[in-house]
Amino acid sequence: VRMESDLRWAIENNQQLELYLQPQLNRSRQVIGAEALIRWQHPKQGFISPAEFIPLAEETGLIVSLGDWVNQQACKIIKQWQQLGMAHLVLSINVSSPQFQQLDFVDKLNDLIRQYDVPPGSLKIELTESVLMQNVDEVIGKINELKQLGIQFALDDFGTGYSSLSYLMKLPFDLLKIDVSFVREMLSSPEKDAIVRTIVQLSHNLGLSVVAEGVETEQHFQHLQMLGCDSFQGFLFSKPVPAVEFQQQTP
Ligand code: G
Ligand code: G
Ligand code: MN
Ligand code: NA
Repeated sequence: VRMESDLRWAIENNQQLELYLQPQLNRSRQVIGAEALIRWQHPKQGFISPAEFIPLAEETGLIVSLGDWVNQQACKIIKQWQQLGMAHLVLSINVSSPQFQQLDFVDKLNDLIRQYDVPPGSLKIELTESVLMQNVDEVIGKINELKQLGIQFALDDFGTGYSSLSYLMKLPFDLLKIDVSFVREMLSSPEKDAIVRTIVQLSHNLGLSVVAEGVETEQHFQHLQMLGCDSFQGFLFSKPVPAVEFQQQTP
C-alpha cells in the first residue's frame, strides 16, 4: 500500500523517476538507438527495480499515468536528440499490455507526438506477447494505426511466453527481440544456441529484423553476428545510463 501511494506521488510530482537509456547497435557497432528503461530512486528505500514496481503499477491501474509519464519523457528525449544532431536515433519504449489496452492509447500518443513535434519514425514500441490476452483484432488495429504514423513495433522477450507461434505472428511486428535468458547461455548450452539460431532464421524468413539483448561479452557479439543478428544491446556496449550520459557517450 505504501509503495503504491509513494509511486503515485512520484508520478504526480514528476520526481524520483527517470528514464535511463541503453544503446542499441548495428552489425558495424554503430549506435542506432536506445531502449528507455525506467528507474525509481525512492527517498527512503533507495533504488527500486521496475521488475518490482511495474507489476504493481499494472495491478493497481497506476500503469496508465506511469505510462503517460514515460511516453512524455520519451518525446522530450527525442526532441533533445534532434537539437543535438542525433535525429537519426530511434528510441524504444516499453509499453505494458494493460497500458496498450486503453481505448485512448493511440489518441494520447498521437497528441504527445504533435505537442512535441516528434518525427514518429524516431519512436519504437516494445510489447510482450501478453498483449494477446486482449482482443487480437483490436490489438492489430492499434498497431497498424500507429505503424501508419511511422512508429515501429518490436516483440520483446521473444521465446519466453506461452502463446502459439501462428497466433503471435498475426501481430504486425517489425522486429523480434531475443530474450536475455537465451543469449546468456547460448555459448554453454546447445539447446539455447539452437533457439537463438531458430529465432534469427524465423525473423528473417518472415521479413523481420532481429535484435539480441543481454550481449555481455565480445564472444556473445561475435557469435550473434555470425548467426546473422541485425542489432545488439547489452552490458558489453553499455548498461542503461541517464539520458545526458547516453548523449555524451554517443558519437
Ligand atoms: O531495466 P530493467 O532490467 O531493470 O527492467 C526490468 C523490467 O522492467 C523489464 O521487463 C523492462 O521491460 C521493464 N521496464 C523497464 N522500464 C519500463 C517502462 O518504462 N515501462 C514498462 N512497461 N516496463 C518497463
Ligand atoms: O524486459 P526487457 O527486455 O524490456 O528488459 C531488458 C532488461 O535487460 C532490463 O532489465 C535491462 O537492465 C537488462 N539488461 C540489459 N542488458 C543486459 C545484459 O547485458 N545482461 C543482463 N543480464 N541484463 C541486461
Ligand atoms: Mn524491452
Ligand atoms: Na527482453
